[in-house]
Amino acid sequence: MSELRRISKYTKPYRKEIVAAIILLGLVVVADLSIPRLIQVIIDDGVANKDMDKIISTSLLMIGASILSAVFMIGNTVFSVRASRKMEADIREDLFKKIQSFSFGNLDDFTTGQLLTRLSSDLTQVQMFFTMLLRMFTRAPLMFVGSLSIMILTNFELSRVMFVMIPVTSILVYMFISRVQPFFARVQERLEYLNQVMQENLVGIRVVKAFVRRDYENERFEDANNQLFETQLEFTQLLSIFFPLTMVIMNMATVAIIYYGGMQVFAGTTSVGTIMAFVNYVFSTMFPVMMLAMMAGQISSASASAERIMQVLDAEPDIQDKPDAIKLSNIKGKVVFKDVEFSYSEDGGDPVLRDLNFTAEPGENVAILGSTGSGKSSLINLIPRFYDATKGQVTIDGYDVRDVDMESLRSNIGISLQEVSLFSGTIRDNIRYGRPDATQEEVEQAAKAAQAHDFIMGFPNGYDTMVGERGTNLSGGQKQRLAIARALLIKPKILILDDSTSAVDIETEIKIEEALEEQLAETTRFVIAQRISTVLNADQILVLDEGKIVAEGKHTELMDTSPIYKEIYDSQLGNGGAQ
Ligand code: DUT
Ligand code: MG
Repeated sequence: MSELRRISKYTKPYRKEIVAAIILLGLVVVADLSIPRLIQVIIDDGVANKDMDKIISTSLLMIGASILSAVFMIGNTVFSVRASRKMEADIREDLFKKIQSFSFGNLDDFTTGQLLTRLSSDLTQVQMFFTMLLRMFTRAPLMFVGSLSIMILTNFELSRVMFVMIPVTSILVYMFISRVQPFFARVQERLEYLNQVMQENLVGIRVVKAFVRRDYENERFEDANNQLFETQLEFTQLLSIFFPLTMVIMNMATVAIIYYGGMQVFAGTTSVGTIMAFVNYVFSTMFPVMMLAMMAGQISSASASAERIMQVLDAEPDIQDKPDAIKLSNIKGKVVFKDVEFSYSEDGGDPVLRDLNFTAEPGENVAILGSTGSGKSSLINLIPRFYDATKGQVTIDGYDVRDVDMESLRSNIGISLQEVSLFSGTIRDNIRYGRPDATQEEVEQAAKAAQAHDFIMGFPNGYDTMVGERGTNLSGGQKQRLAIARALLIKPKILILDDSTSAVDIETEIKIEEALEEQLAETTRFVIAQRISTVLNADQILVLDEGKIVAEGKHTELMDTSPIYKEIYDSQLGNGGAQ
């Protein structure tokens, strides 16, 4: 509930629409409540006195009232849908912007499936709730109070039937609500889980096929699907008991009214028309009570959804610019790690990097070597501030990266991440992702340096070739070279290549290296490599092991001083080496 109240701040800009919707709804209720009264007039004044004119004129009034009610209702729908849809769009925009502002650490906290569910079905729940609120929630109490007061005022004795009826139905509604409440939250939870399973499966469908895990995945999906289905079924079953039961009670009340009312008619204390009107008012009093049961469901499912949406909106990006952040411009590219320790967990436990100290001078070519899981990617993630060091500091040209404006920092860093992501669009658009205004010459120059130009020109459409979703029409090595070209195009002062040539043959790799050496002589380069052949010419080689630098220096130095390095060298290039 409280989360619904918080999310309702999004209704603020649409006050006017909301007020209009509520006023129109009030008019609907007035028109609706007048109809039983008009029936009463037709019967008591028209039929009883055989007064045809009265019958016709009142019937026309009745038709007028119902047309008015329909018109008001349409007006109400227009305003309430407009307000709640606009509000939905506003929340969606805020959610999207929020997710964009997330750091890598924030993104680790949510799965893609969770975020998608919150952006779609949770938001729909909240939107539906506000539409319902504006169309039904206000109408129900008005109807209830209105028809009950009319009943009490016109015939108090007869209205006493309601004093039995309301408590009985209320108990029923209460029982229903308390049973049904937990279901709604569970439905959304299960939907979220289902989406997660589905999303993982879609992303990894090739792996699923490769490992012949179709049956297993089908089962996992079926399981999630069934869980959702069963929850929904249980709820529907409860509904299917509840509504007929309330109908029985309502019909019993009608019988009671006709019985007591009939006796009153015989005694001459009331009219047939009043009884007719009363039967109608029984429905319009009880209908809102029944609606209450439905609303309770809506409220709990919407508040469960609102809570999940607010979780995303409340999440603070854990990496933010300081208010007085320094804008970097024209940097030289000196990178220093000083006593850096880093852990993925928030409490700083189990550090994956420890006691890191090194200096990369401007224009230096730094190679990072180490077995898988030794912390190479974690190390380079600290330079563009994807994560913050847990202890110590990372500085660029003497500025602590935590003190500088992130945008200015990152626009100086060209990076090709270990996992290449391309966007749907042309090859050209992908290469100039970081600099959309780059000219064709610049794009080609970057592509040539990345040894991508030739294969791009090999496609019939060249740079206009569409890249499929996740780069499906490209080979692994081709994708990597596009990613390198993309990083080069921004003419960075610091270039980071995380295992970016792992799927490229050695010959091409050497050409890329030569081109970088030539074109980016002033750029500080960090190159993570598995192959020792890649690092032979580096100005500085850092050998990482379990998050620590165990050796550093040039190739020739390391061959003499570091047994680990020599071991790697021998296994790859030395006598008896594989290559
Ligand atoms: N790790 C996490 N969370 C992450 C990423 C990594 O806990 O989001 C852990 C896994 C590993 C350590 O950090 O124990 C270092 O991982 P990193 O990815 O830095 O290793 P790498 O040297 O880049 O390995 P690879 O050569 O496989 O890319
Ligand atoms: Mg890595």
